[in-house]
Order: sequence, then C-alpha cells, then structure tokens
Amino acid sequence: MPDQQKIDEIKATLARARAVAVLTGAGVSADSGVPTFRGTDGLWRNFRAEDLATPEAFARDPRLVWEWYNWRRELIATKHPNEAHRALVELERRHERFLLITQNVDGLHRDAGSSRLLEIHGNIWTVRCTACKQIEDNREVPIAIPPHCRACHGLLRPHIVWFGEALEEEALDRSMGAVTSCDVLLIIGTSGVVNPAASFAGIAKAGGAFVAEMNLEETPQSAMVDLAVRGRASDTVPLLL
Ligand code: BV8
Ligand code: ZN
Repeated sequence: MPDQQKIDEIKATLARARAVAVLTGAGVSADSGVPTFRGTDGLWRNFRAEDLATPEAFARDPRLVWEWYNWRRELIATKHPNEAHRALVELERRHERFLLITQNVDGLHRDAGSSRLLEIHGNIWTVRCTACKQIEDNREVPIAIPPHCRACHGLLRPHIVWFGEALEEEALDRSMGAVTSCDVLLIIGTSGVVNPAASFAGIAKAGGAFVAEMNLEETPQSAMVDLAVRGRASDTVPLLL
C-alpha cells in the first residue's frame, strides 16, 4: 500500500477513535538531534546503554555513569522539540481520551506542550537521593560529579528507570490501562526491544485496537501491526493531522 494511502487510513481510524494511545521512542527525538540508543551515534566511549543504565554499573562506578549522563544532559540542553513532538500536542488536543506514553527521558514532549504524558523511564532533569530517596529537579549542566543530596549528603542518581529496575507502579498501571482500552495505538520511533513498552503492541492488538507503527526502519513489531509507515517521524507524524 502506498504511504499516502496508509496515512489516509490511519487518519480515518483516528477520526472514529474514542480513545487514542501513543508510544514514542528515541526516533521521535532523533530529528531534534538527540542520538538514538541503538543507532551507531548512540554509543558513548564505546559503551552501550545496557552497559551504563543499570544499578550494577552505578554501584561499580557512579562517576562513569554520571559522566555519561552529563554528556547527554549537555547535548539535550541544546535541543528543541520538532514537528513530530508538535503534531502530537495537536493530536492530544483533538481527542478527549488520549495518552502519550514515552520512553524518552529528554523531556522534549513536555517542552513541546504535551500534558497527558507519561515519561515511563523517567526524566534526565530529575535526580533522586540514593539515601533519603528525595526527588528533585536539577538542570545543572554540567552537574558536579559525583552530585550529593542537599538534605542528607547522600549520593544522587538520575531519577530514571534502569535495566533490571521496575517501572513506577502508577506509570505502569496507567500505561497498561490506556493500551488495553484504546481504539488506536500509534507506535512511533522505537525499536520495540525494551520491555515492558515492547509488549504494548501485542496488548493493544489483543484488546482489539488498530495499531500503526511509524519508523524509519522495520522493527520486531512491524509484522504484527495493522499498518507500518516508513519515514522520519518529523515528516510522517504531521501528516496525520
Ligand atoms: C523491567 C533509561 C522488571 C536509560 C532505558 C536481563 C536482565 C535484566 C532485565 C532484562 C533482561 N532481559 C530482559 C530484561 C528486561 C529489560 C529489557 O527489556 N531488556 C531488553 C533490552 C532485552 N527491561 C527492563 O529491565 C525494564 N524493567 O523489566 O522490570 C522488574 C519488575 C519488578 C522488579 C524488578 C524488575 C526497565 C527498562 C528500562 C530501560 N531504560 N532507559 C536512559 O535513558 O538513561 S532503555 C532505553 O531503551 C532508552 O531509554 C529507551 O527509552 C529505550 C527504548 O529505546 P528506543 O527508544 O526504542 O530507542 P532505540 O535507539 O532502540 O530505537 C530508535 C528507533 O527509532 C529505531 O527503531 C529507529 O529505526 C527509529 N528511528 C531513528 N530515527 C528515526 C526513527 N524513527 C522515526 N524517525 C526518525 N527520524
Ligand atoms: Zn538525601
């Protein structure tokens, strides 16, 4: 099916939908200049995200993990939302029942103005004390390494969900609720390999939803979705409006 026909079909389905859910990943921010995780530009000093975004890596070498986050914070601080982020703000405005679930920690959906938004892996501008568990915003670039809690002097960590850690219960419940009960699920710019987000396509399909994928490339989910649109998110997502 030609891309225009696919876009028209997604638009028609959206027009009929009562509840819409959207899942985004690093591909949405790629067009803002934020490197993806599994692309070649996602490597930092030859480490993969799976090597650094773990409680074990932080316990072993908190300075190294913080240096990686500082590199990312410096980069993200210079980036702005793109046309895909903005189109999703407009989509939210058009639907009474809507939830944007993002795996991105860069905060660009929030910067664009999305408000019915769940950042299921956390946010790079939030830190948490490993001792007293206090959570606070921190926009320092670069952050002093290693950063310490102002209240108890404990070591601070990024308030981000690492591999092997559970997602916050409320975030997981709300995203599962939206994915189970939506009429349409759009999956945009994610490789679909990190759970639990990777399971959302199957859950939505099992609930009878129409599932569309928008990605530059094929993913493990492409075969199961109703429609797969290939292209850059900043080009394709605005076409849905
Ligand atoms: C959990 C935070 C249970 C870091 C991230 C073995 C040991 C331990 C765990 C596991 C294990 N095996 C499996 C697991 C589970 C694990 C998992 O799924 N692992 C995978 C890798 C096998 N999951 C977890 O551990 C999760 N927790 O399961 O908890 C539990 C329960 C109770 C008690 C304890 C535990 C937690 C996962 C959280 C991981 N955190 N991030 C940080 O950001 O600092 S993951 C990391 O991957 C990123 O944050 C990102 O959010 C996520 C997904 O990546 P994508 O966004 O998809 O990015 P990617 O680069 O992969 O893909 C980009 C895509 O965009 C590509 O498809 C590309 O084609 C496309 N694209 C590129 N440009 C564009 C584009 N598309 C459109 N337009 C463009 N311009
Ligand atoms: Zn503290």
